Amino acid sequence: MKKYKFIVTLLGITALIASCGNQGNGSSNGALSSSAAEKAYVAPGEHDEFYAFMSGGYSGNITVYGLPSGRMFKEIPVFSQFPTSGYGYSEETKPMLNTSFGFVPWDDSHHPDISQTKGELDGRWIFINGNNTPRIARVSLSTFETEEIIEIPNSAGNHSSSFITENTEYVVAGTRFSVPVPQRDMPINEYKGNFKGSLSFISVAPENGRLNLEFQLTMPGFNYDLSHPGRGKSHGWFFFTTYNTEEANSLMEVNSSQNDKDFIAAINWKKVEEYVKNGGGTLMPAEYAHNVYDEHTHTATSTMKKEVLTVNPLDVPGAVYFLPTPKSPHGCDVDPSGQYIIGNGKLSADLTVHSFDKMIAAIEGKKFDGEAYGIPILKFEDVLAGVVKSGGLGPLHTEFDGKGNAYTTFFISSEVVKWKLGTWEVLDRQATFYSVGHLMIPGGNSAKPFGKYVVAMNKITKDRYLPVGPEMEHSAQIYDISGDKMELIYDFPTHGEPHYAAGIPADMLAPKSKKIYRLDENKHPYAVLNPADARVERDGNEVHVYMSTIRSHFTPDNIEGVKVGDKVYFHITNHEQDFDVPHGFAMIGQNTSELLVMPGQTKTSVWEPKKVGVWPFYCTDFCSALHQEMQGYVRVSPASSDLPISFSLGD
Ligand code: K7E
Ligand code: CUA
Repeated sequence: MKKYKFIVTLLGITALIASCGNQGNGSSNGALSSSAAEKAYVAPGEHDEFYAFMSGGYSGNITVYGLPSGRMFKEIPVFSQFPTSGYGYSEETKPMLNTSFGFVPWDDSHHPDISQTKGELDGRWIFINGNNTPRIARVSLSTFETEEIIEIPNSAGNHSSSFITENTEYVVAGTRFSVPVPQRDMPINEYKGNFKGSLSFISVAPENGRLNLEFQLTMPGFNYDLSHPGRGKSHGWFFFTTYNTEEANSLMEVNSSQNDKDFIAAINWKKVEEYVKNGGGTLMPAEYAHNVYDEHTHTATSTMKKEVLTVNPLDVPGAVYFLPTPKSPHGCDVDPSGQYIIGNGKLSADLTVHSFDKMIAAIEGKKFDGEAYGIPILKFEDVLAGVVKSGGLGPLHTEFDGKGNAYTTFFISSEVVKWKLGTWEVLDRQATFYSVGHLMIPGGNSAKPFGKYVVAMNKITKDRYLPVGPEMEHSAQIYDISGDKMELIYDFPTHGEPHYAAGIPADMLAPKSKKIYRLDENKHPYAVLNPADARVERDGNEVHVYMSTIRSHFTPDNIEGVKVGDKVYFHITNHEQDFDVPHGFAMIGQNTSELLVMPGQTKTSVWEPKKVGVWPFYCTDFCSALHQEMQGYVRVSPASSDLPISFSLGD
């Protein structure tokens, strides 16, 4: 009976989605009253109330938007080369994308998380995961630049990442795919019992944010999908959803959906930390890159690390438990008080809410329901706080407004459902357009959410905008949640594929946003701090051009004595000390991107001239009325030439 109803509902909703695609916006146009339009309207010259940082998914980057306007301010390059700024193309930033697999100029980024102090957003940094070649990045929220990337060994599909603990003690990175640990040549069908899932705890230095992989818990070979920190009373714990507790290795859509319940893994990381501090754990050979960008030398360095401390959960009694959770849970969310842990069973209609207090009581009472690989399984009924019977389908992720309400996305039924913590009653539901993944309330993953807006990030766009060929940018919707009912106020396209996002009040970031790099603090080894020091030097086949820029010329702008076969390094220092006056640099035939050099910054571009001639370069950024005059020439002579290096400006 129940099953029959499920199928009917599913069919009905499929029909609904299909019809949405054909008949236009349906009710949503009418829903936008003029008062809704005013709520999203930010007048010209006015500023937004919130920053929203959206993961770029397969763009590998982060995009920065304003709320409620939905205006995009910036794309921050993180894991992907970005010709717009030269990130990953300049000599200084190439090391940021170094890994144990070599240079990997792309990743798939899903979950940004802003640093916290005492469970509240503090606006120092934002972290984000690279899924594909497992990495965690730290981005400065003063320069809005990527400052550090650390690779995660023994991980694959770094998805239950990058979530931080309540004082940013750790950024946590769980593996989605279990793999042989250490990696080795073995038959795939011997997965079961042999593959392992690593949960990595990376410490964050409070002074400067420096990352260090402190330890990895070597867990059973399940898929660790998502995670969230405990907070308040549950601070010291971390929760991870799992699926594929069947440990299937093929046709996963069927074989990993067999068990009625998978688990939420509850990790007492403070216990593990203590164990490690007392000398516990096993050092294992590993190879992973640690890349750090220095704001004063404007240069990144990459170091290859050689070992990692692994911890067998069985060696730390009382540190790891499994909470049975129905139907391949995806999202794993913890409410602002730290009491409720919500598992969103993506193949179910209901939400399972676990109670932290009940979990502790069950652990103390040793009420176990067997074990998995020696890890105690708690009894479902003993940890269950409640079930939200929403009537929606395909629950994925939950956020909180700080007023006792939770908001859960339903992918299949394309809606956001608002419900009450503690009574589990559904209070409201609103359609999304279409097939929503994550949602975001600024501070929604902290002890203090700013519950004014929720942004739904959708997977499918269809008819929401003018068509632009087969692929559309994804769509997002902003709802005003200040009243009892959610009100759709705006619709806007997003870039790449935003999964999660993180929002923060504008007044926490805007005043400390960096305007220029001070020239007198520039410690780049190839900087020219005075135009009189601009020069060109030959060192064997290498030519180093120490160049400066100011509106509207390069110093020097005529260079001779370069030969075919040389490797020419243009080290360009921007002498502007005004906010928002970068200069660009581009050289004809160069096998790389342009550079965009910020005021006070030095960046380096390499050119290997292949043809004899006189070749121009120019500034790519329209920097003044005489921007078009900002250009120069390099004379390239045959390899056999003995023309000496010379350079000039205005001669
Ligand atoms: Cu649900 Cu990668 Cu968080 Cu996408 S994940 S939606
Ligand atoms: Cu400098 Cu255009």
